[in-house]
Amino acid sequence: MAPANTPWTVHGAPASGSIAIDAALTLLGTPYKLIDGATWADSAARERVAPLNPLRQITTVVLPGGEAMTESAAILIHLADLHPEARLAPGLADPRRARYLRWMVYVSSAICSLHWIKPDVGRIGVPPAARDGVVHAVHERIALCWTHMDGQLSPGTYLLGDELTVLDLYVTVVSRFGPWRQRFCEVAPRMAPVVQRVDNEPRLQAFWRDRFPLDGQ
Ligand SMILES: N[C@@H](CCC(=O)N[C@@H](CS)C(=O)NCC(=O)O)C(=O)O
Repeated sequence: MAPANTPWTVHGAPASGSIAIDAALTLLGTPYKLIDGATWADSAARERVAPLNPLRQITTVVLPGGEAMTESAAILIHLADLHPEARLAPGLADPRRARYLRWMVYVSSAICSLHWIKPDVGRIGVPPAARDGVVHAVHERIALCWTHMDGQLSPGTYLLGDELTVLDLYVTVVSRFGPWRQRFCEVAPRMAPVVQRVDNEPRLQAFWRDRFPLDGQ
């Protein structure tokens, strides 16, 4: 095991789910080692994370102390809990805690898991010729999931109220994936101003530019 003061290692990639973890570490000012590799397109990147994550996916992190951790939502929750002073999540006794956990897991399970199908529709037993139809159906389902979430949250300045949390970072990143930000804003009009606020967060301007520019969508 590595000593407990070893910095976090993040296996991630630009324009991927790992960017939410990158963003949280950036806001926290926590030094970390970044190892980039687009696992969905690059077999070398997949093999690099394989010893840590048998699914060969990012986000995969190595925690100070040496333990590997996967699942972007869980990593964000853990990170916020480790730094309560940064107020990046409602605490255990906060009445918003249940809502926070609900939507963190929802974004991962209802939305992110659908993206996994798109690089290779054969993953769900569909021939390559059917790809366009499958991707269209996936995007429709993602749009519907955003609409349901939008209908059940009452955002303030941020999704859970007046303070920016890791849920805002996570939704801002995932709303940049297909079916793309414009569609997100159409189907989730109450969350749209929040993600735009997070896009414009002064502490993240250089970060967004380097790691996940919105231009070109
Ligand atoms: N449940 C995982 C999903 C991770 C995931 O789907 N990662 C994608 C990139 S964003 C990946 O590595 N795909 C490559 C593959 O599955 O082969 C999480 O939320 O971290």
